[in-house]
Amino acid sequence: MLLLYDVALSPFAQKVKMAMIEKGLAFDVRVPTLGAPDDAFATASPRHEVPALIDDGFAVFESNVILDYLEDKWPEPALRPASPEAAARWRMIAAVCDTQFEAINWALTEIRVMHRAEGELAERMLARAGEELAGLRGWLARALGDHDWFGRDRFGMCDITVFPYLASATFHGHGAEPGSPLALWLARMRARESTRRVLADAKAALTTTAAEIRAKALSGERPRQYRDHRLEFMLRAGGGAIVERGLAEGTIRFSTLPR
Ligand SMILES: N[C@@H](CCC(=O)N[C@@H](CS)C(=O)NCC(=O)O)C(=O)O
Repeated sequence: MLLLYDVALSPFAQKVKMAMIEKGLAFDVRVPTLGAPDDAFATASPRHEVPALIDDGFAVFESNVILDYLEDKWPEPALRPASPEAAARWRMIAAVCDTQFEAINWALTEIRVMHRAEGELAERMLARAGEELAGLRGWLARALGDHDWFGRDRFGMCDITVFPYLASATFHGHGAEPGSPLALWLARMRARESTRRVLADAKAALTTTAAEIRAKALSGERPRQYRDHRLEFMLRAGGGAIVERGLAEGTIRFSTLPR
């Protein structure tokens, strides 16, 4: 039996869910309470992050480790590119998307949904995010070239890796230019069963939880996790005071250390 610890709005969890759907795997979903994990989730995911996968009692955390595990255990249909070059391309794209791209989307949520910054500061930070996202879209467009898929010859992990981040940037008003190869790729992706399910789950979670997440975050009940690249973006975009205030007020926290 497969159990996925999932939060529908998490891009890391979305990647894993897409891969499981693409592979036709049956799985149960459990939504943990982030920030107040029960023992089962804390044991499966020692950093208290989603996604985590439990396969017949064996727990795996870290989205890219889970993706490799799924591929090793259920190789068909193959999602990881076969050639060393193409597999390296996937990991390079993931190294950028999971870190720098994710952090800018995160900051957009912090500003546009959580209202961490207002007025001129918000405008400056949003402009910086827009500029950086335009750069990342250019980099991704070059990686895609004139191919249908990021893995070149067929759909796979590279596409799964880019999708949640580009979909989130599009939600924030920073999508690909209409008609561009990147926009056409996104349309091809949106036609797949796996992305439809992930987006439907995210939409359902967004309508019911955005206000709740904001209230819980800003009351300090469930502080938001500012780690590595998320923190770096806030600092380089001029939001250092937001971070200091959030830490002092207990609405911002860092990662959980496994113990
Ligand atoms: N590097 C991890 C990142 C996972 C991650 O950051 N997940 C976030 C949700 S987007 C989380 O669960 N954070 C814990 C929290 O917010 O309390 C992965 O690739 O799985």
